[in-house]
Amino acid sequence: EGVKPKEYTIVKLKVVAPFVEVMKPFEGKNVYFGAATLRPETMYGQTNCWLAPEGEYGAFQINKDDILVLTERAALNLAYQGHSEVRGKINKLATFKGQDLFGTALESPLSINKVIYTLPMLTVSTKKTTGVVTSVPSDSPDDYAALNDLKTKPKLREKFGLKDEWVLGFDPVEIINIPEYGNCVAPVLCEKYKITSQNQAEPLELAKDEAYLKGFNFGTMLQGEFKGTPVKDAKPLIRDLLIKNGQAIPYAE
Ligand code: A2H
Repeated sequence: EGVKPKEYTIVKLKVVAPFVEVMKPFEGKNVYFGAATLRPETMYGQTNCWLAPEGEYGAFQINKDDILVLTERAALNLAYQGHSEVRGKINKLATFKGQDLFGTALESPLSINKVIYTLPMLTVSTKKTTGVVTSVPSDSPDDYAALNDLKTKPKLREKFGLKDEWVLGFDPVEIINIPEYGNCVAPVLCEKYKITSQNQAEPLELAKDEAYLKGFNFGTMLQGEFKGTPVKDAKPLIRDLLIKNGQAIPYAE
C-alpha cells in the first residue's frame, strides 16, 4: 500500500440469470460484482469479469437496496466511505470462494457485450482493491493474456469447470485509437513484448505501463457518447456519469 491513496472506480456489474448454485439465495435481489478499475473510460470493451480462484469473497448489504460481492476488506473500507447501513460496520450476507462464482452472468454499464461471464485470473490479488477486476482485453495486456490463456488452453478451462460459451467468442472490442498502435493496443503490446501467458510478470509490467501512458496521452475514444474525444478528457466525464447514474462508486485505498 502506498502513502497516497489511489482513486478507483468501483463499477457495478449486475448479476443476472442463470444464477450459479451459491448465488441462488440472491435471485430477485439487486446483487452486483464490485469491479475496481483505474480506467472507467474502457468499460465499453468488457468481455468478462475476473476473480481469484482461491480468493475469499462475500456478499455485503451496502444500503437498503444494493448487495455487493467483493472482498471483506474492501467492504470494510467502503463502510468508512459512506457505503454501508451503519458507518464503519459491514453486513455480510454470505461467503464465497472465487471458483464457486465462475460462470456467473453479468450485465455491466456501457459494455458493448450485453452479458459477460465470471472467469479465473491467477494474478488477481485479494489483498488490494475489491479483488474483482473487469476485463478489457483490447486495452489491458493483463486481461488480454489471461483471456488468451483460457481460450487457447482447453485443459485450463476444464480445470476450473468453465463452459466454452463463457470464454470463446469474446474478442477484444475496438474502443480506443492510439496513433501508431491502432485500435487494440493490448494485443499489439503482447506481441511486441513476446507475452504468451498471464504469468509473465516482467514483460506484462512493461506492456501495461506503455498501454496506460500512450492510451492516456494520445488515445481517442471510438465508442459511446464521447466518441472522438481524447481519452484524457473522456476519462473523468465517463467516471462522473457512471457515479451520477448509480452504476459506479468512487473508492479510495
Ligand atoms: B484496470 P493498481 Cl483497460 N488484482 O481496469 C489485480 N489487478 C487488479 C486488482 C487486483 N486486486 N484490482 C484492480 N486491478 C486491475 C481496466 C484496465 C486496468 C485497463 C488497462 C489497465 C488497467 C480493465 N481491467 O490497469 O495500480 C484493474 O484493471 C493497469 C493500471 O495495481 C485496475 O484498472 O491499483 C488496475 O489493475 C489497478 O491497478
